[in-house]
Amino acid sequence: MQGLQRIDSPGQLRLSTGKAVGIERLEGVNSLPKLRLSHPSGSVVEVYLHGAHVTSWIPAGGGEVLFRSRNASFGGNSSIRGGIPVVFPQFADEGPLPKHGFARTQEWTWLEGDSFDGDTIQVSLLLQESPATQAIWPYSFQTRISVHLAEHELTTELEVTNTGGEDFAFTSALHTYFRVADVRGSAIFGLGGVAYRDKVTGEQRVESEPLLTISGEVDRIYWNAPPEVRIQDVGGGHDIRVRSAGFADMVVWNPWKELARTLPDFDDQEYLEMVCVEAAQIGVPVTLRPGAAWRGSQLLRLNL
Ligand code: TA6
Repeated sequence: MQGLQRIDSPGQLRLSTGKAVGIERLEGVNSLPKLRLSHPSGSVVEVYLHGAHVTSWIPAGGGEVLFRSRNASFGGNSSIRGGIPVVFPQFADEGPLPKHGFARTQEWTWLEGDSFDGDTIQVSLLLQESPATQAIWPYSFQTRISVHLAEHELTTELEVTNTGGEDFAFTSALHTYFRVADVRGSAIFGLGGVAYRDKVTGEQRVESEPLLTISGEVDRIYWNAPPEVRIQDVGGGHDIRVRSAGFADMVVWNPWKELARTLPDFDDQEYLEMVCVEAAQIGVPVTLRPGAAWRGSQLLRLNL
């Protein structure tokens, strides 16, 4: 990066204009540690070590892209409602483990190191097996979340390595909550013709419309989804591209009115302000042999 100089603490840089950019470790809600990445262009992302959870992304020249509930709880055994919860090693309640696995409620370790890669600022967090994870999933693993911030792009990558002596299988998702001005005026393009399981009705269907609009509860797993979809937030003026790699499936979720009332960490009216579009690997679980690794990523891009 040109025009930047390293200053006192590792990972922190200062532009020749004097503006601080780079990575800061800060106290978040409930004094939980969070990392703030500031790009010279003005884009900013925040990541809590609790869950390796991205909670905010403001691209250069834009507003907040990610939804976060006003009632979100932070720390303990809960996942933060909003942002990008990391789902591993089990998607939802499709198996014997706690819903959406354990990665989203564990404390991850920040791997301090080189934070600059061409035009992006990046940070990596690590989670390995512990007595707590082995009590519910008896395997040795290493998971790494890498967050790459550019002017108008945010990439989140999950890497899973089998560090034990026996095979294991997992499902996963980057359960991304997008903020929209009014979900009734938003649309998701790119899923037309794709087969999905409707978790609300239990049916297997094929998406008949070229664009998906939301006017009721939606909870769908699109199988072998195309690598890119677009979320158009008409009222908010956002146009976001979601490009996934490694993840075969894509989930779309909005709880709508009735289900929203049952979620303690979600305000009753907030279903109008969000939609989840999630790069996911569900239909065919990933099986890793000892020493093998898998990678999946999701790139979000703001189109101005
Ligand atoms: O990804 C969609 C989904 O599996 C929905 O079924 C819904 O339950 C949502 O995740 C949120 O789950 P959570 O455990 O965070 O309340």
